Amino acid sequence: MMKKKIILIAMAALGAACILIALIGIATPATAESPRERFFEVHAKRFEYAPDTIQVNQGDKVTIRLVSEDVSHGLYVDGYEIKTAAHPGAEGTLTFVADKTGRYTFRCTVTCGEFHPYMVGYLNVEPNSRLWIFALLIVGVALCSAVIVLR
Ligand SMILES: [Cu+2]
Repeated sequence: MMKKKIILIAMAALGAACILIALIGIATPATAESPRERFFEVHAKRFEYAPDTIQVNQGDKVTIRLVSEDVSHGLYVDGYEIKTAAHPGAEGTLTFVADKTGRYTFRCTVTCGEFHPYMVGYLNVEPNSRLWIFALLIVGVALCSAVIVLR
């Protein structure tokens, strides 16, 4: 009987904590996890990109400016099927919404020399963790409520 009461109090406390955390989360203004505009300047030269890895969050509006430091180069993002090209003195620009999570390879589309096939970089699109935290909190609150009501 005593044990049941302790479990009940623990569940109620857990439920209250879940609700409190959810309220704090809702009240908190947009953070770095919210979709936002991201800008990257990628410098291309035989046979590399700098930076060669672009890290964004799901939902971000991403703009990549491609600048060539020697000959003509391209940038094609696998999975997103989008591309741009840069020529000496003429930049290329690419804007898209990173709506798919995962690691995508981007590669040069202009044959620029012997190691052209190895000219690659990576686009990492992280899932929107804030969304998942909220989803988990809602499930937590629902479970706590169910336990309290159904005991
Ligand atoms: Cu190339």
